[in-house]
Amino acid sequence: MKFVLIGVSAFLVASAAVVGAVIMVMGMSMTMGGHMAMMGGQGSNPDEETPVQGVTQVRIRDFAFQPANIVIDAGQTVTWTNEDNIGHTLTSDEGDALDSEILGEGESFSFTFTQPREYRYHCTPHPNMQGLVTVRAPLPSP
Ligand SMILES: [Cu+2]
Repeated sequence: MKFVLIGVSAFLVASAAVVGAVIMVMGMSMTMGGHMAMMGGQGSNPDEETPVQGVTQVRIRDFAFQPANIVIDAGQTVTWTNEDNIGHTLTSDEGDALDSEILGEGESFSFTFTQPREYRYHCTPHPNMQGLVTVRAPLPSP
């Protein structure tokens, strides 16, 4: 009888440990999921940023284009580099001027802008990552 009781209580302890571990894992994945959703929700919005001139290197970092709003001259090349360990793209909002593959960590994408106009773009997997390149017409030669 005593042996059976020990067996039962050992079983109960083991069950409690398993249930506890399952709850812990569920809690962790929920926390991480929430964290990822929060990070993914950060994004970037060029309309909330002051346009930056003289920058042709854009970092893709923390689910944002940094800076997200740049002004360049026609003929200049802009390079984006993904510093996240998650894939991102550069995709034109309209048209297909910018149409990168998914960039992995450390990968870059370059584009030479020849037409003076606004190029709005986003990341296909994370549409809240948005950016803008404004291309100015070349100055008339003196
Ligand atoms: Cu992305």
